Amino acid sequence: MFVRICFLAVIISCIQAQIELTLPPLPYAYDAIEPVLSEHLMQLHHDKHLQTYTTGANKLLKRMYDDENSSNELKGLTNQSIEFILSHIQYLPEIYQVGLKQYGGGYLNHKLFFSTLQKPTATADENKPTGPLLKAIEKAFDSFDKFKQIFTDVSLEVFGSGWVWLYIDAYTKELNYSFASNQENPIMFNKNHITLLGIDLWEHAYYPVYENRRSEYVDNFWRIINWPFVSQLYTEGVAKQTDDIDKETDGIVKHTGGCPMHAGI
Ligand SMILES: *[C@@H]1O[C@H](CO)[C@@H](O)[C@H](O)[C@H]1NC(C)=O
Ligand SMILES: *[C@@H]1O[C@H](CO)[C@@H](O)[C@H](O)[C@H]1NC(C)=O
Ligand SMILES: CC(=O)N[C@H]1CO[C@H](CO)[C@@H](O)[C@@H]1O
Repeated sequence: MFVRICFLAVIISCIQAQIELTLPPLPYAYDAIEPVLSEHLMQLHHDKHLQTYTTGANKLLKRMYDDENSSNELKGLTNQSIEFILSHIQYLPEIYQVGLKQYGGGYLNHKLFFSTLQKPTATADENKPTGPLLKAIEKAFDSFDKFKQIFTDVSLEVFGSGWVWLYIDAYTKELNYSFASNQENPIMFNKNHITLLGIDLWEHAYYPVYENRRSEYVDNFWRIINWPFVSQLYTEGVAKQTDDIDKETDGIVKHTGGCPMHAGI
């Protein structure tokens, strides 16, 4: 409770209305990822599913802002970026945690997902990262092929809906991977984790083309990864200073340099 109140104290001094998330435009034509992902699938996935996450997240943020029981600090939090909100999700009242993980997570995850895709190469083998990102993958996983194998195996093991993520820890600068169920994202478990690449394993992401053949979808996924974009995220993650991102929750207390009195959330 102490940590929670201090955390919220650091955020905002005056209350602003909540941010309004908008549907991020697809950075290419709907048919750009054909034949790996069809135009029809992309239309559904982007226009319908991502729109639903966007609308749902906005509704929840508005409800949290309008809630007579929300403290000023909690209202102020709704004016922060969705990344910030999700990386501090554990400090939110439980009634908002579940929904924002799902809808806010769905918004953030899909926004990244669509940005990391590009026109397919003819084969998976000819689509590889280069430069510092490749070196980092080799350091963390021994080789690119091993990384691909692990990522593929975990993608096939996932039961039900979820994602497999490649992320960088902005504190250690190490790469790692994780499985996340539903719309979870590594940022929700550690605010130093920055996702670089994720494969959407919800049926809505592949069923219109592959039906129940998930492994075929996963194999083809390697043809459509926009590695230059992922490399750019990696470079940003490496450059990110963690002095201001607290390593642990106790860092939050340190960061505030004291704990002003506030009504609980
Ligand atoms: C605020 O809290 C009170 C007491 O717990 C509760 O009765 C009321 O329904 C809550 N209001 C909202 C909008 O949730
Ligand atoms: C990668 O994640 C696993 C599981 O969370 C953890 O045990 C392992 O130490 C991590 N590796 C690195 C290099 O951070
Ligand atoms: C993250 C964010 O959107 N912050 C906004 C909070 O509200 C102020 C005032 O309206 C804006 O200037 C910030 O950009």
